[in-house]
Amino acid sequence: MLKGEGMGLFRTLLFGYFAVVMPLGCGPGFDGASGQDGLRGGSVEAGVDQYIDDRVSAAEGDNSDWRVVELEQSSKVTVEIWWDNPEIDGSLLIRGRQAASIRTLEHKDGRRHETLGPFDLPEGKWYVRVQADSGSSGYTLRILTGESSGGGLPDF
Ligand SMILES: [Ca+2]
Repeated sequence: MLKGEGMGLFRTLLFGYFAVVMPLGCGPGFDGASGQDGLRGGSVEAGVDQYIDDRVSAAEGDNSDWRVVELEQSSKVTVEIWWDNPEIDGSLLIRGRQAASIRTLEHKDGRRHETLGPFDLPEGKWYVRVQADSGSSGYTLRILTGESSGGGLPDF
């Protein structure tokens, strides 16, 4: 075997080691153990006006829970959350398909109950994300819809 080829192979193996093995040595990573709901495309369907119990944990790599609700008509929407651990460093977000529709609430230290909204949202799919930047907390979430905020035909 030529010396040059042996060196090249060694470099390839070394690169492979750092590319494949190293990332595994650093814990689960951001959303590394989130499950399918770690990305907006994997949002779990949620009903409106229902209480949803779940948990996010930065230390366990389950940083984000995405959910989706479908509005059949334009509605006044409020997202409510109750944190089990009010010391968590986290946030609540709602958005449509377009990034311009993003509305965020940064969790305030010590608060157990927080609300995002109300917003007048057009019909269609709306995505809600609960996120832990550091710390862990169980939570209860509710996506509340008021009456139609107009724009469509009235119900007779
Ligand atoms: Ca998750």
